[in-house]
Amino acid sequence: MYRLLVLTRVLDRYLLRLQRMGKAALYAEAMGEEAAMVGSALALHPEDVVFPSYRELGVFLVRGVPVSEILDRQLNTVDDPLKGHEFAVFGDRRFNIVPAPTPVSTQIPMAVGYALAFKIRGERRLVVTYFGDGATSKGDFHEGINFASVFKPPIVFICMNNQYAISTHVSRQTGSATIAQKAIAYGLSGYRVDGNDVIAMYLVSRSVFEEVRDGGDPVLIEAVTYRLGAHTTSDDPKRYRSEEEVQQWMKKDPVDRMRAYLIAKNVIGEEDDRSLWSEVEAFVSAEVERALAKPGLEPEVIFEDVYAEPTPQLREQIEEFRQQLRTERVMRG
Ligand SMILES: Cc1ncc(C[n+]2csc(CCOP(=O)(O)OP(=O)(O)O)c2C)c(N)n1
Repeated sequence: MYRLLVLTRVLDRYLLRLQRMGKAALYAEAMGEEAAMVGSALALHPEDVVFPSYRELGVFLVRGVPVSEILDRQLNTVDDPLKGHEFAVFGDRRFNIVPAPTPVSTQIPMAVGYALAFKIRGERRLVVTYFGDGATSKGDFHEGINFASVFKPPIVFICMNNQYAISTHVSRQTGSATIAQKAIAYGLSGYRVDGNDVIAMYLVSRSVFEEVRDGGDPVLIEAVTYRLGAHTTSDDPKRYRSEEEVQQWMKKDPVDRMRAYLIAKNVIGEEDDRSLWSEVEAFVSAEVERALAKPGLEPEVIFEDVYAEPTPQLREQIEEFRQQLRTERVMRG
């Protein structure tokens, strides 16, 4: 559990730096939310399906996605499994992870429909969908959870309440005292969990997932956490929140908390901890070197995988695009 927290933190820092170096287009940081990601995902079974938002790096690592594939995706190397499509950090059928859509909260109704298929087919699998506090103001959230409350598919809604939707504080997002209590209006159970406590997240998720796999009603889990970094690499949080507030939450850093707990319980010593961090750092840094050495995607792949067969209009566009690339290459000499 702790190793996965450390791996998420280290890789997240690299992904941020790679974007700053101009190697990636955009990145949505996970820093501060690692425990909510790792704790919940550890309670999933491989056959369960995840509909994440764009920020769930820790979930992907727990599901066994290799660091190399996440780097291929973020750097859009020739091996990018999504071929440059989408803003999603990752998505692949092999890991039962659906790529996150860019429009906020649209994954929620899709996830409900997917879960309904499991119910109809009598499969003992569940769907988990992750979304932010801001997403709960969208119709998709209410439509999805309402539909789920009637048809009761095996689904768990996990709201990562990281206190902000870009610059909008959660206090401006809803008049409800909590997000968990929104479940009550739909006749469902809602749990409010300390999302910076990885063990709490794991235990609540494990018991909820078991219940839902056994045919229990859908559940809403609110993970109370904090986005320590910027919304994405296009954001400057200094414009809307104080340094004091960030410092207060830094004291509840989920990775530090787990380290302090393990050391206090004598599960690991300071030396084990230092060697874990340097081992993970060396591993990720080697993977980054390997990914940086790979060639990038050919621009034409942008047209692939939308239609099984390109339409006549698409064929025309591809030809026009190729012509443009040729002209640009000639002009660049
Ligand atoms: C429908 C839609 N509206 C606006 C945006 C721009 N946008 C991207 S992320 C975001 C905030 C989402 O906040 P939240 O749901 O709390 O998730 P977080 O980013 O904090 O994880 C907004 C407004 C969008 N992607 N889609």
